[in-house]
Amino acid sequence: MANHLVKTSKFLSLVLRHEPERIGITIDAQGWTSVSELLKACDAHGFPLTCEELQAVVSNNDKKRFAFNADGSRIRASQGHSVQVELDYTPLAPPGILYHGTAERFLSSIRQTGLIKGKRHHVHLSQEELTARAVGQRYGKPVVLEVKSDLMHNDGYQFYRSANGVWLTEHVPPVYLKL
Ligand code: HQG
Repeated sequence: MANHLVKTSKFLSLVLRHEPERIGITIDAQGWTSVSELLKACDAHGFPLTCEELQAVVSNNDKKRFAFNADGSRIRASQGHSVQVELDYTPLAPPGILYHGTAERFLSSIRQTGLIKGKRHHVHLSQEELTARAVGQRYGKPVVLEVKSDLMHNDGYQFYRSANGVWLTEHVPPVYLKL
């Protein structure tokens, strides 16, 4: 993504996932906010953005982090929130194996408690090993863990897939991890 798009994507992640109050907007229970109010608020807080630029960020974003509603009047982040939202995900049967990228230094803790969601609403899993590796790299020497998602699903754990293809679940106990 070009530099300006990356900056805008980071700014939108901040206000649509974590701190809407920072620019005086509110997001509803499903994570949506009005596009026109968002643009006004961005402008008023030193981050001017045109409608075309917003559309470019939504459609060119490397991870499709944001989505418009059907008529394009509202926008939300597709996952990754720390503010309270219910993204109306439908439970879905996962593929046999999913991957989680983490850093080596977290392994001893993960061995004890499994994967926990921390500040996010879910544990994030990827269908591709390479994607998981890139996720893990953000925190240190990357390690990719295999999650036995089919076994978890058979045991009654629920899985969801966000609009941008990230697999989500509440918690992965250590017994379902191949370290
Ligand atoms: C680790 C990005 C110690 C976990 C990415 C991770 C992803 C534990 C870190 C999305 C642990 C949390 C999410 C335990 C888990 N003990 N550490 N028991 N259980 N951890 O950023 O999964 O750019 O909240 O392994 O691409 O890294 O935001 O989660 O290292 O899709 O769109 O605790 O964020 O997408 O870190 O990344 P994060 P994540 P965006």
